[in-house]
Amino acid sequence: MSRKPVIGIAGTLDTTPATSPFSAWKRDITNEAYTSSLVKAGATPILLPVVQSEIENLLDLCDGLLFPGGGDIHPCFYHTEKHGLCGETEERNDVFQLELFKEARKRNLPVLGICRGAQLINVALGGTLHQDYSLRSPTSLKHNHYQAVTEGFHTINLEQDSQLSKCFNNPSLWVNSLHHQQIDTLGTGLHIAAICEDGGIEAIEGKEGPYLLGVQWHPEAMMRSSEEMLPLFTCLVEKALFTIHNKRYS
Ligand SMILES: [Mn+2]
Repeated sequence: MSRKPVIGIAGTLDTTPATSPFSAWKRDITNEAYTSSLVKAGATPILLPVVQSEIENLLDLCDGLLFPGGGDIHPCFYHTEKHGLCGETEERNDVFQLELFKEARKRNLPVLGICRGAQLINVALGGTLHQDYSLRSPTSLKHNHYQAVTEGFHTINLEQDSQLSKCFNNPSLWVNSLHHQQIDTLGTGLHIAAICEDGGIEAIEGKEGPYLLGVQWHPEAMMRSSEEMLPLFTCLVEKALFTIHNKRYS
């Protein structure tokens, strides 16, 4: 019998609460909204801790990868000075996740990036970011709408014939918006899969090669109120089934 695909979630080093006796040390975390969404889509999720020396061994365990939301990527990774509007950065997360992504691509693993994860895909492939969306356009729509986590806040238009539009079979979607940075120039081999009404990039995907999709919104948080975003996770899991098949017959 076929096993369930294992989806590795790229870990994030985060601060430990000051009340803990271990508050001086960071924690490897993920939000359970990611793990529960992957379980609903038929996968076994595993958290990949930020251990640089174990990237190859960690990837041996995975049939696909999810790069989650998180803090800002240090602009040095896209060769730019840090702007005053850039948020807090943790370079160990950046270094680990960028290397994890590059190694996953070499192995042809399917990848889904969410929010920071989409930005990370773009940076890993040589693209750049707006360090705050107001720097792209001062009249842009509000994107740092942190009050309504589970509900749609603005619409996006999906590119015709994109993998994303095939995934949803719909030309537009209502999405939440919990980001203050945005994709600027596209990385190599990427194209735009969705755009917001103010012109901001809301999704990117790989032109060819293994499945690669990055979305700027938070589908895992929307999964807390409806299953409208489930196709994003099931598309990843379906691609990961091919990884299992290929491992078996290679
Ligand atoms: Mn947005």
